[in-house]
Amino acid sequence: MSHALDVFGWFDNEYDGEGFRTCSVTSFDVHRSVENYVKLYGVTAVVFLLIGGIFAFTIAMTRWEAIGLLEPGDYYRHLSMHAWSMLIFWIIFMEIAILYVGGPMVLGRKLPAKWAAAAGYVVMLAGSVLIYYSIWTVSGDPTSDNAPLLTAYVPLEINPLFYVSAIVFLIGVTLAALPFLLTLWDEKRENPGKTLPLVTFGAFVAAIIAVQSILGGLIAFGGALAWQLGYAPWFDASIYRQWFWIIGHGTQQINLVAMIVVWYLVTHVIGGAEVVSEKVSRTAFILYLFFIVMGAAHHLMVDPGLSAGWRIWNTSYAFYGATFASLIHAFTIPAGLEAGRRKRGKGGGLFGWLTSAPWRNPVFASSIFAIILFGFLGGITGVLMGQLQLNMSWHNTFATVGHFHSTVVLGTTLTFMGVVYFVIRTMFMREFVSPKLTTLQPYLYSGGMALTALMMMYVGILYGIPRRTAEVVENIPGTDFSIAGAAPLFDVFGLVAIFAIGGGALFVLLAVGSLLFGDRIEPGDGDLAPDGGSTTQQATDSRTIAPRNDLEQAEDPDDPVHAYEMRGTFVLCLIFLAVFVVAYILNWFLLTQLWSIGA
Ligand code: HEM
Ligand SMILES: [Cu+2]
Repeated sequence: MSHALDVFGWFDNEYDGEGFRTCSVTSFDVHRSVENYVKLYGVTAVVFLLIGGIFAFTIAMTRWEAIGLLEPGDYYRHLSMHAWSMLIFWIIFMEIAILYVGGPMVLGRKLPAKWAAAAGYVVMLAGSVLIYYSIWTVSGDPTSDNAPLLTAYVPLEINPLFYVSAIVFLIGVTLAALPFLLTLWDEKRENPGKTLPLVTFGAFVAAIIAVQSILGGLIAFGGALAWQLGYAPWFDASIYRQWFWIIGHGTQQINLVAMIVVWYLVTHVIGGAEVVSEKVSRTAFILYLFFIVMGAAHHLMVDPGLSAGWRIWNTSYAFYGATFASLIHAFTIPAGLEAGRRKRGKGGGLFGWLTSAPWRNPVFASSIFAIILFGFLGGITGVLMGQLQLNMSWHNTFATVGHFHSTVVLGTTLTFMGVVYFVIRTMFMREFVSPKLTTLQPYLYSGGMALTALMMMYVGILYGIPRRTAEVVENIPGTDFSIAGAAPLFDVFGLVAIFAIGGGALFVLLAVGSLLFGDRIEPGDGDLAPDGGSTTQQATDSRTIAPRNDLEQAEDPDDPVHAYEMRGTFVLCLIFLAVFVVAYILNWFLLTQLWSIGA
């Protein structure tokens, strides 16, 4: 039965008397309440991705100074719109959907406290609109009304409405996360002896980091608001920065954990991966809990108020606890894919398990490209620039922007695009409007975006091009310092950025197009192959190789998955290590070139 407001038929799946149905791809027992909210948050996220993409175009075309689309004053407004739409709204609306998948859907439960999911949605949306309003109506008067960008550092004079809206948004997120936490509470009370599935466990770790982040955000934004309104006499600039980065860095780690959870799920459901060692993977998630918040200090590496010891300890020593955790996942996820596929007779040679994988499936391809590109481009550069000395050559340059587009775009956004495709097929039950283009889209987007990020890093490291400025190539305003040598590289940057934006636009077209015009898939015939014909076989075995609703169902004790070879993964790890070492040496070499002591 479909609701009167449901004009597109987006919410009209068939359920049994209790409101459940069994998904033919994942075998999850899906309750109507969970599915409907996943759809609602997911579709809303895509709208924000579209808005953010429009501003990606305007700012990229401004940084390409040969085009010089916007005036410097407008640039900040557009940059703020881009950053909030993408990093906050697109990603966090998706993350709420992922929490509902990782919790109630994986556990086969109803969504508890539906009112909180609904209220959270409305409050998050209201917060988003208010943030847009306060960004867009900025007058640019430096004494009262500056563009907030993401960071909104005190003592910049920023419209208090901005801080109010950010707090409203945070309250919305807290409400929206409540049904997930209640699900775990109920599950543990009803089944006290049962461990949570790995995916749910990971999602729970993300939720704990979210609580820490939200607290940091309330202190930073709440304090700044109190100061702006005159209730607090002062808010120390470096203390604000510390609190701000608890949320600024913390939210990135939520993205990281949410994305890793999706990787475990997608490689399992679509690629036939197994978890080789539950203990190892769970330990890695727990390491994040202990070490990840300290990483916030890597944003303060050039701040004068903090001692060198404090900075080094929090970033270069203790924080490696979190890096170590990521390296563990970087091994266990491909190893699980390799061993799982070998166990199912899909191995062959060193890399047969990889070459025979369902590469035409856009959900799978998005996740795998994300794993590779996030690791090689985002991960390695993150460790490099997180080191006190090397930070000197990265800090606030365009290379930093290249680093975080490798993490939040090549990693998170790409992964989440795959999640949207997955939701379209398995929850909206729609065929893709163009299976061919859908297969191609992850290739186009990840290729274009990888080049864009590399160009950002290249101009940043080799020319010291700063971030967050509209004009630098001609000269830095107020100086006669010219970086005109970088102009040809910006031509390359501009072109690859357009290419990447095209790949992103294609995603939005395919997603919205399929939701509006895609044929309905009848229950039972929901294979995940993008183009029925040639890959149906592959999709069928992806379905039959993972017909379970619990990632850690007891396996056959005589045929344990860890007994299968993982030598392909081992070789990949050695390649990764080699690239890491080369990048490390290269960065130190470049640092030594900055100035010659005693010359
Ligand atoms: C094709 C896609 C994209 C292109 C071409 C693009 C391009 C850019 C450019 C040129 C900047 C300005 C850098 C500066 O002047 O400092 C920027 C900033 C930024 N972008 Fe993107 N971007 C894209 C997608 C994304 C996505 C998907 C996300 C997040 C999920 C994202 C997050 C950000 C953030 C957080 C900033 C920094 C804003 C600040 O400094 O406060 N971008 N982007
Ligand atoms: Cu950080």
